[in-house]
Amino acid sequence: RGAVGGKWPRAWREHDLESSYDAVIIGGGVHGLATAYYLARDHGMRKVAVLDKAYIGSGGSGRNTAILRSNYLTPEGVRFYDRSVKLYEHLAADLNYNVMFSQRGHLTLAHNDASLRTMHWRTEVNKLQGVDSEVIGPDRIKDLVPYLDTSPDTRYPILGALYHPPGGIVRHDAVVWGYARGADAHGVHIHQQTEVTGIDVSHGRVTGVQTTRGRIATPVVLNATAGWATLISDMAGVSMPVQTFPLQAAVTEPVRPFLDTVVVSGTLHVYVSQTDRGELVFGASVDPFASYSMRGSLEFTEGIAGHVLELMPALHRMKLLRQWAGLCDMTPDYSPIMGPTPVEGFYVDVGWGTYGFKAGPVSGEAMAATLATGKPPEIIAAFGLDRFGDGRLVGEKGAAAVGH
Ligand code: PYC
Repeated sequence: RGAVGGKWPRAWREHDLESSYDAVIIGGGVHGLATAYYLARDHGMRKVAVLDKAYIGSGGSGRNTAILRSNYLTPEGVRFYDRSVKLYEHLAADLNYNVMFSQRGHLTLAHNDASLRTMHWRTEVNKLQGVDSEVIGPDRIKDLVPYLDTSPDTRYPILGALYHPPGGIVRHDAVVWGYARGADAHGVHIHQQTEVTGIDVSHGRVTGVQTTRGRIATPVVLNATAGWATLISDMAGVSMPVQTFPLQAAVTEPVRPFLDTVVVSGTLHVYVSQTDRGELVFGASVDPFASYSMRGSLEFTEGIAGHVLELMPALHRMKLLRQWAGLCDMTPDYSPIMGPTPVEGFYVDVGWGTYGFKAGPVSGEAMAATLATGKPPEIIAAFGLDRFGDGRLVGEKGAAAVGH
């Protein structure tokens, strides 16, 4: 759909809130919108509402650092995120929307023997799942990223890296808008500025959702929020083993392209990539205390600047343009919580820690199948809420930006 008479058509429509829907999805981020899109497209379920208390993509989907990769450590995680990378590879064509996925390669640096060992471990798990990863040494790292200081006499010398060629970055809001437009075209109603204030449960089953615009009767509710995962689940009487922490990020002024891989250092708690606009995007680890704050802090700026300069001293004259924080709902095992809950009809797609954005497409596909059939597909079977009671945790030490 292009501009007609110089005016761009609206990508998704506004609707009156109907008094009932077949399914209500809480959270208009990439997970909620992707679920709605696949529900309508693949399962023919079109009387679906997506609710967001602000505007779509205003939560974690607009606050991440847009990194895509599948080089995790657990076989369950690698398979899951690899399916997401595969869906991202075709997303622009599927949605007819340029999401600017740039598979420029992803490097996780190792500064000590213990990390190098973990990189070898991840490589082997990745290869067994058919995912392209290898451990490379400082010379190849320097070829890929000439601006990195790979000399042996730095405070944290680079001993090697896990190199993952399929990884890269994407334009995050294009993903949100593309899914929104696709869902709208299949008949889904997207309701922005519509805050959920309560979830009605009767005899152990969901019956409706209370919102600031009125009540909706529905037999199926999905909590696809990040930052508010526990608060929304509490409304249905389901408690989640989740704690919420801010994660801060920042971008610099734009400069000519010089960095065409994603560089991550777990030891230095930093990751860096360059967007197509030329800005450098920096992110840190989650803040060390639980909070719902979405503001940046001076400590973060000082810390990140120091760490980036340890890796790339040549950047010392660059200026930061802006900084922000996103909310990370952390679970005890660094894996998400997806599937049914003890309340019939109430499903969750939460606990997205620092890994949610990249999982949007696969989560949407899998949650759509779960909502349509009532049964989670194999690809998310390991991530059910019941694993905490049963002691079947999926310890995902390939998660980034968390202090393991
Ligand atoms: O999983 O690659 C990642 C990531 C980077 C920043 C936060 N998560």
